[in-house]
Amino acid sequence: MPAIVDFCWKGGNKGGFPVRAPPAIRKGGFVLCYTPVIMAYLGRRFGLMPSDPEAAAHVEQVLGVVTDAVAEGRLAFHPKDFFASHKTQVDESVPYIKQYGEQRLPKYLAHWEDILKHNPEGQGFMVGGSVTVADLAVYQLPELWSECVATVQPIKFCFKFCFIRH
Ligand SMILES: N[C@@H](CCC(=O)N[C@@H](CS)C(=O)NCC(=O)O)C(=O)O
Repeated sequence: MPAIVDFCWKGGNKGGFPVRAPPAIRKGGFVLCYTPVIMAYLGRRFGLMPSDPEAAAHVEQVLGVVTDAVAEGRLAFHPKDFFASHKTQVDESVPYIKQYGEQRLPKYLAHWEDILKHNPEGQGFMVGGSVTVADLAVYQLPELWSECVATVQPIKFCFKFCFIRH
């Protein structure tokens, strides 16, 4: 973490395209920040983004909504002071994290399930007939949430099962 802080805010990004905040990636002189944009870029680089523009736009829609879900989760972890560390508001955050897990998270999960059901190519992929960064973005969320939201455990196992099948 000190390395990324130095890179982003203490002059470490010499000559690279300016970044606002972590996460950020660098490849030679190429620098990029902003999670959904990084995911879309890596998807294109590693064959995890459809070549069809409309399908790619749907993948980017999923990446944007995942980013929203993470940002809302962050709200729950910082209910007293959005800009202060979670460590300064652990007790206050307990009911908000519970509310997020019980009321808000299921809506996102239902939305992603709807996308899976809607995919005419089926087979458990979010968009098209093969794995894309949309699948990876949604897949990593229960992994993250299970650290703090106990209700997510069964969903995590579902995702794991789905991926093992593929
Ligand atoms: N929406 C941005 C959020 C970036 C962000 O808030 N990063 C955090 C660390 S995970 C940060 O550095 N916050 C301090 C700041 O924004 O000044 C993204 O997804 O990349």
